[in-house]
This record gives sequence, structure tokens and C-alpha cells, in this order.
Amino acid sequence: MAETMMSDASERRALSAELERFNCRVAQPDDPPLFTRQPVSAMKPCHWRSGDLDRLLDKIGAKLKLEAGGQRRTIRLTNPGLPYGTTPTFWASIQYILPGEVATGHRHAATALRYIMQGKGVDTIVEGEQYPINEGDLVLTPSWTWHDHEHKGSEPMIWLDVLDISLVRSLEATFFEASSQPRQPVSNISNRSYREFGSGIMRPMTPSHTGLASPILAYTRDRAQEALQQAAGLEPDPFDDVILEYQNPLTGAPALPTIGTALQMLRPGARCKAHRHTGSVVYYIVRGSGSTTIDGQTFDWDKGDFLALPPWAEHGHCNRSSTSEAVMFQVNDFPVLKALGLYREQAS
Ligand code: GTQ
Ligand code: FE2
Repeated sequence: MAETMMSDASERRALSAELERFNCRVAQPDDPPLFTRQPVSAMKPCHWRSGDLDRLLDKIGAKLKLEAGGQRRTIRLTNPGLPYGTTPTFWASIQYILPGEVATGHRHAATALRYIMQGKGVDTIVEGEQYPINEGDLVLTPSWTWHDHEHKGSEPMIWLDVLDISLVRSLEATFFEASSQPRQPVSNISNRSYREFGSGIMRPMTPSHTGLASPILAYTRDRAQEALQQAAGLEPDPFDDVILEYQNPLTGAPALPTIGTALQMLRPGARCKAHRHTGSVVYYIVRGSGSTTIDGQTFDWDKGDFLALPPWAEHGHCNRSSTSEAVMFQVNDFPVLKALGLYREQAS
């Protein structure tokens, strides 16, 4: 018996050595399991507190210059379970820019978005359209669009950047190009995208826009909040209470092809049901305080915190206040999973 196993094992080794010479292999008993019954993620749930981030941002603001090359000063939110990135598909960073600074022009194949956290006075130019960014705005930088930022105000400005870098890297489709000029010329009618599509109910008879991403450059805080207030008068979602996705007004698709974005309100005292789904999420707490239990671990969050949710992790949200609303901005990779037929959801 032992002898047969030995010879099986040594035959297997000899066979595998022969196969290896031709860049081939057969399954080995110690291979990592490929076909797990359900997703097994290396990503860990992770909570970043506003107080810690504020202190660290002050520090990098004082110590780090905008460096040649990238010309961005950021803190990356890293996941302790992953070799890089905040989730398996994207990277969330907090960008800190001081008065007078210019984050110079470039473009990349990775899709990016910004959600403005604090401050005023920066204007960003994306493909020739200039826009003064404000707190609570969502600003899109679709794949391969030129963009730069200049701070014309008087106090530090802070925003969340999310890029689908981990996805683009795993597909080995990375491209990057730095501009020869620090800032691109403003070549477009101001607020052009808003003038064309901003009403959300009307559009040009013959839209000139092509491409996968939304033609809207900025989704402003007031209009998003107003939509959310209106949605609060509808039936609540059992898992997310009141939630709306930022959409491409031309197609009804998510605003960006690879990164999903949503604004969510947990009404006072809301306790949502738990569920799990494929795809990862990063939440930024815009206001209020609440708790999210992820695979049995409870995270108590407050305004300005970030929370990262791994794929297929069971989670349920509640608002810890019985008098105030809690509002969260979320970024997810559902558009990718849905486009590939890999989105699944299971109630607890
Ligand atoms: O502002 O263009 O956090 O290109 C990472 C890469 C920000 C940006 C980041 C970027 C940017
Ligand atoms: Fe960029």
C-alpha cells in the first residue's frame, strides 16, 4: 500500500518534471484551491477614523512637497489583506492640496473619480472643461481624459480619489501620459456638460457625446441631496434604507463603466437587514454616525470615517442616532461584476 503511494508520488513528480519542460502542468495535491464553493477574499474589512486621517493629512501637508512626476500629495487607504489597493479592484486615496499648488496635467487608462471632502478654491480641468469643485461634489475623470487641478483659494483642500488601478493592473492595460504643460487650456464652454445633460430629464436632440462614461463632469452636492430627500419618501431598501446611484443620464448606466457610486441615507433609527454580495465597497461617511457589522465584527463609524467591505462578506448597517440622518457616499465595483454576469447577492 505504502509502496504504491510512494510510486504514485514519484511517478507524479517525474511526470510533472517532464511537463514543466514544455510549460505544462497537471493539478497537484498542494495547489491552492481554485474552485472554492464561494468567494474567499484575502481582503479584510477595514475602518479608517476621521481623527487619525486628519492628523496624518496635516503631517503629509507639512512634510511632503508635490513631487515631480505624479504631482499629487495623497494618503492611500491600504488593505492589510492585499498586496496593494483598498479592494481587489480599486484604490482609494485622500488628496491634500495647499493654496497656490498645481497638480499638473496628465491622463491615464485607469478611470478616476473625486468626492470632495473639505475646503474650497480648487478648480479642476477635465478635457478642457473647467470646474470649481465644492464639498459634496462627485467629479468624474473617465479613462484617458486629461486632467489637472489648481488651488486658487486660501485653505488646504481635501478630497477622496478613487481609481480602478488594481483592476487595470490585473488586466495589464495600464497606460499613463504626463502633459507637457502644467495646466491644459480651457477649450470648452464653461459648464458644458451640465448645460447639455444637467437637468436629468432633457437632453440635446443629437448628443455629440460618445464613450462609455457619463458626459456629466460634476454631480453637485445639492442636486444629489435633493434627489436623496425625494427618494426618502419611497419604500425603503431593506439592506440600504435610502440609496441612489449616480447615473449616466444618456444611457441610464452607472456614471462610470468600471466604478459604481451611490449616495445613501440611513434615516434616524434605521436598522437594515444583513446580506452579502460579490463586489467590494468603500464607504465615506458624509454625516451622522452609525454601525456596520461585517462578518460578525461591528464597526462604529462617525462623520469623516472610511469603511471597506470585502467581496461576499455579510454586512448590515444601522444608524446609531434616533434623531439625525446618517449619509454615506459609496464606491463599488458592481458595474464590472454585473457586466460580466458575476454579480450575486444573498440575504442573510
Ligand atoms: O488627482 O489625478 O490619488 O492621477 C492618484 C492618481 C489622484 C489625480 C490619485 C491620480 C490622481
Ligand atoms: Fe490622475
